[in-house]
This record gives sequence, C-alpha cells and structure tokens, in this order.
Amino acid sequence: MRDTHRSSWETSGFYRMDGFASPEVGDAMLRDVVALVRTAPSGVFAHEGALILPEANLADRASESGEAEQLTAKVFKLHRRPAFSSFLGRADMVDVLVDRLGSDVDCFLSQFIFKNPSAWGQPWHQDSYYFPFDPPRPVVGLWLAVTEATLANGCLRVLPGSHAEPVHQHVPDRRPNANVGYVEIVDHDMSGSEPVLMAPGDLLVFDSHLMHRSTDNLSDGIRAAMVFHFAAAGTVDRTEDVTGAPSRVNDWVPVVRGGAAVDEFGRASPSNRS
Ligand SMILES: O=C(O)CCC(=O)C(=O)O
Repeated sequence: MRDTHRSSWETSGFYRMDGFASPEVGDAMLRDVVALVRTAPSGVFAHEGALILPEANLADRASESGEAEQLTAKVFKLHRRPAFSSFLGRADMVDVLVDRLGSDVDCFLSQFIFKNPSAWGQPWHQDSYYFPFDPPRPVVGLWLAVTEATLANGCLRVLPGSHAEPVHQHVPDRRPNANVGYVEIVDHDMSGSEPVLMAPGDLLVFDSHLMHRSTDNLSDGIRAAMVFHFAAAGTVDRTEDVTGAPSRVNDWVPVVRGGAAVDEFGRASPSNRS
C-alpha cells in the first residue's frame, strides 16, 4: 500500500486510486445491469437474484416511454454475476482488501447506482448506520466511477476526518419522493466537506464511518457508479435482531481466503489454481 494512501486513510478516512480500472470495466457492468433491468417484468423488484429499486423522484415519468433503466435508481445484489465478481477477483483488488481487512474477506453488499438526470442525491450519512454488525468495524466501501462524476451530475461529497466519529443519529430524508432508505445526519457541521470528482475507472476506498453524501444530477446524462462493501469473514450480520427482518440487500459472499481471490463458493479463483 502506498504511503499516501495509508496517510489519507488514517487522517481522512478514505483514499482514491485514479485509473484503477479501465473505463471498459464499468461499461461491461453497465451493459450487464441494463440487460438485467430490461428483462425484469414491470413492477417486479426481485429479478435474477438482484433487487431493483425504482427512482422515486422520477415516478411521475413512469408512464412515459423509455427504457427501464431510465426509471431505476439502484440495483442491489450483483456481486455473484461475472461482470462484477471478476472485478473483485483482480489481484490489485485483493491487495486493497487484504490491506484493509486482512486475509479473509467477504463482500456483503453491492449496488449499481444509475443516478439518472433529475435524480436526487443521497443525503449526508455514514454507511455503518445501515450495518448492525458484530464486530461493527472495520467495514470498507469501494465506489467505482462508471461515468464521470462532476459537480453538475451529482458527484459524491465527503467530510475528511469524520471516520473518527461514532455513528450519528440519522433522521428520515424529508424530501417528498425521496428514495426508500434515504436518511440524513443533521447534527454535524459539514462545512469542511469536499467534492470527489472522478473519471470512469477511478476508485474511492472509504471507511464505513466516513460522512458522505451525493448531490442531485442536474445534467442531461447519467452519473453511474458501482459500490461494493466488505467486512472480515466471520462478521455477524445482526440486521434481523435489530430490525426484525433479515436484510433484503445484504448477501455475504467470500471473495478472499488466505490472502487469495476465491469464487462465491470459497474455491480458489481460476487464476489462483495450480
Ligand atoms: O453515489 C451516490 O450517489 C451515493 C452513494 C452513497 O452514498 C453510498 O453508496 O453510500
């Protein structure tokens, strides 16, 4: 791990790896998820093992003609699909995960975010708010830019150093037509925040206590990103104890065992087999 990454992680709670992937990697993910939502019967949210979340702020356009992805906010549970699992099996990805989480790592969450034109951003939050785990940390997020992320199309904003905060109280996003699950931190000064401008293939590695948000998409194009979350193998997911129901979006899948990439069954990935 580079010293600059280590020091950014320690002081700010994140680091960026510009040009981590070629733009074609994100394009392949986009093609796969577009094909998935286009084959889902209208109104069906669970499809081929994935979970499709409609864009609430565009609901009034549902009767207009257009492709399914234009009305989709996010698609969850993608990390068993080859376009996504192959990304997690890369040697440079394994290095990142082992550095942050040790030699046995699971991916438990994946979401493709379309962020269509006019879609609202996600308010200030800490991802650990959504993760009642034992142990609660470390949990690491990866945000891969599939398209450019700009001030106009709704890039992320992060609050450097906020990873040192406990999980704050989150209140429901009060905007009419806010997407399901959007919550907001309202008890913290966010004035030191900074935008995360990205090109396709750039990667943000961030701590699950880092306060972050994204802004609205005021442009004419999509601002797509693929987000994954990871924890050490053996972490206990207490979502059901806390909410009364198992998580609909978490799906614990081994990705690294003994410091090497494995497939979803925990077997050495083809590139690691002798
Ligand atoms: O990319 C976005 O618009 C928001 C993503 C985000 O905040 C998250 O994945 O926690």
